Amino acid sequence: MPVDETLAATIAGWDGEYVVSRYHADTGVWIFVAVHDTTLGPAAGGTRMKVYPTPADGLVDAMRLAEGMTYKWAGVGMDMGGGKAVLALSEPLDDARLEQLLARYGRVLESLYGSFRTGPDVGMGPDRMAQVARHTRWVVGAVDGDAPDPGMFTAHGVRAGIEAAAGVVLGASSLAGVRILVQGLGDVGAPLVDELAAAGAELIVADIDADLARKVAERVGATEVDPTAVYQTTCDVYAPSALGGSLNDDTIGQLRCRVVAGPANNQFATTGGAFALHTRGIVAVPDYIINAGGAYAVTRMSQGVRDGDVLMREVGGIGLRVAEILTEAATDGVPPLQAAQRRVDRLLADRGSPRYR
Ligand code: PPY
Repeated sequence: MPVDETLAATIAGWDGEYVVSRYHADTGVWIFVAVHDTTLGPAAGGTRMKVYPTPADGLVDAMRLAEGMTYKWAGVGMDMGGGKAVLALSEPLDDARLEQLLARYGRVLESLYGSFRTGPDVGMGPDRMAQVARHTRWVVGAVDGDAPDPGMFTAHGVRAGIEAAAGVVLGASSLAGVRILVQGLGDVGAPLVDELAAAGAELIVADIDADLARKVAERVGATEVDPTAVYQTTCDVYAPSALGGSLNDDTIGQLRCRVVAGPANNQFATTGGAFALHTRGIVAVPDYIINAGGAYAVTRMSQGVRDGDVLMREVGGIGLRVAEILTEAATDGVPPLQAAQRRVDRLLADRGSPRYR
């Protein structure tokens, strides 16, 4: 989606349902809540907070991510709609102003009476989400102002998905000895590396924070690779675990892996990328299927399921979905993203007419 100078034109060009916009004058921050599709239920999705070149860039990010959530909820079989919020900063905020902003954001959520529910995303860890939860009931899975950390659940689902993909594509019966490159060692990348190490994978790790990369590499006995060398590094599975867009015109031709499977949202910079990768014979597991574990788990928590073992077992079901999608894609000779999309489109068409647009 091209970034337009004006917010109005950006919204007019979107196929989602609506956008709530608030300008927080005290901090100069734009709050955007993008609701893409509520066919399956009330909209839910994480809140991303970061510095954007213009408010319109933040809005476009919210829209793209909200659409991803529509597919994520449908793909994982949850009766929720697709939405996402962005707090678009023009510069970093100090703690006092951040607190003001998060309080205001909580009140904005409260004013929406549950038509949008939220959780953590980039720039909004569980601690900051807990600050928001002091002002609203609509932080998913929060109890008494304490917000859950979905990272380990997302990581667990990704592990299950990588295992399934290694089975279907590489014929591997376990991850023992499978070479996996994890790019990004944050809230999801770090627990993912731990799970993969425990499963016997041969790990390569990269992060723009060199100290963090060294620490994690030492902890699990992984090889470190410079962030600039990620795309030329030979491996079985490349796991994008940082920001989206890493599969683009520059990188797709360079990749030396058999499988792409990782937690980052919106991994393809353009829709054509999925076909380009498919043409190269590389199997990409759709991001919104493999990374749904955290969203799934916190929603189950909000439904009263609090037992960690039960949640982990349910999230492990993502492996089965990945195997089904990859098998269907291979049978039909289409990119897995297309096979996943068809399943979602079928579900939405069965369940919703008309969409509330
Ligand atoms: C995502 O998976 O991208 C999310 O936004 C996660 C999420 C969704 C809903 C509530 C909390 C977290």
